[in-house]
Order: sequence, then structure tokens, then C-alpha cells
Amino acid sequence: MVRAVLLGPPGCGKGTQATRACKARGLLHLSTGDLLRAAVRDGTPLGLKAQGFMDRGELVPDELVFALLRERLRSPSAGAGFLLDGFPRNVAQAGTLDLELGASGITRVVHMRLDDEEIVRRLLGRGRPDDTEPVIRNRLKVYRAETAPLIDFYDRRGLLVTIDAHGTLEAVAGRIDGVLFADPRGGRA
Ligand code: B4P
Repeated sequence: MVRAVLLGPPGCGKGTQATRACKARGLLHLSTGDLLRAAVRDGTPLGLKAQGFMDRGELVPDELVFALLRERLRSPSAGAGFLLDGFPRNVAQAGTLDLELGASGITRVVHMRLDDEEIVRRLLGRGRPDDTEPVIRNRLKVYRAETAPLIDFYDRRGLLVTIDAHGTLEAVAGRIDGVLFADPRGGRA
């Protein structure tokens, strides 16, 4: 069963690829970015707290993010396998995820590598409110300081595979599917 994480800098295509792969393979797509944006849109108390962090390109406090994710991870639909997109974003979140999943932990982490200039180009083209150049540059800084240490964290556990996220959507999809669905270790129980 696939219980995998897509890890990579802002704009590398985690959301795009997770949406596609989950639809094609019947997996639950768990995107903390989407959950947070829905909370902001609905004006929930949690969304009101999260908005400023997102607007500045900072990470939303861990307890708010996990409050959104916990019930979904425990839902019956997660039992058939899931892809986490945008979570964990730091080592503390990875620890919380370990505690939550217990023995049935993560089976694979796909690290999507993409150059900064291509990241900026793609995000300016996406045009979300948090996609202005100063905010994108801050998100890259936060990524290097807080999220990039997870590359080593998961590599030490033998769970990490790095793929090149340059190229067309189809080319990147082929690389991800090769890791998650063709490599027998992608579905390690
Ligand atoms: P996210 O929603 O996770 O978004 P992202 O990292 O910016 O983008 P992603 O990598 O999913 O790129 P996408 O597919 O859209 O985070 C947003 C904010 O939420 C964070 O800054 C933070 O504040 C908060 N947050 C989320 N999770 C959190 C957590 N766990 N803890 C704390 N805070 C959290 O692709 C980008 C663009 O590129 C799109 O326009 C797409 O069409 C295009 N694209 C994709 N693949 C392409 C390709 N191969 N070629 C050309 N274009 C491509």
C-alpha cells in the first residue's frame, strides 16, 4: 500500500502531481495547502489565524496544520493509501506524523528537485495571491531553513528518492509513477 509524501520547494508541482496520481490510482490526496486555503476561504477561526502566515510566505504554526490533517489521516478513506502533499514541512511535523501513523508509517518520500529560477517562473505564472516575487523568495528561504532538512531525515531512513521536477507534466508524472507504482519498494508495507 502506498502511504507516501511528496517533498520539494514551493512551486515544484507537488499539488499538480499529487492531484493527478491520486485520481488515477484511487488514493486519498492530503494537501495541507488546500486545507489551509479552504479554511481561509470559509473564514473559520483557524483560517483567520493562518492567513497572515500564508500571505507572508511563512509556515503556519504546526498545531493549526495538524488540527486540519489529523481527522483525515484517521478517516477510512486513508486506509486504502494516501499521498501527502505539503506535509511535513519541518522536522517537528515529521515527528508528529510518526506518532500519528505508528507502526504503519510512511512507505516512500519523493523529493522533487527544481531550480529557483524555474520555481519563480512557474509561481508567477500560477498567480495565486501568495505568488508575488517577494513572497516567493521568502518561501524559498523558509524552505531551505525549515523543510530541506527533511531530505536528510528521510534519506537516513532509506525512504527518499529524488526526482528531477524539470520538464513537462507528463515527463515528471512518469518519474513519480516510476518511484511510487513501478518500484516494488514504493508500496512497501
Ligand atoms: P502549498 O499549497 O503546499 O503550495 P506550493 O508549495 O506553493 O506549490 P506546489 O509545489 O504544490 O506547486 P503546484 O503544483 O501548485 O503551500 C502554500 C502555503 O500554505 C505555504 O506557503 C504555507 O504558508 C502553507 N502551508 C502548507 N502546508 C503547510 C505545512 N505543512 N506547515 C505549515 N504551513 C503550510 O505548481 C506550481 C505551478 O507550476 C502551477 O501553476 C502548475 O501548473 C505549474 N507546474 C507544475 N508542474 C509543472 C511542469 N512540469 N511544467 C510547467 N509548469 C508546471
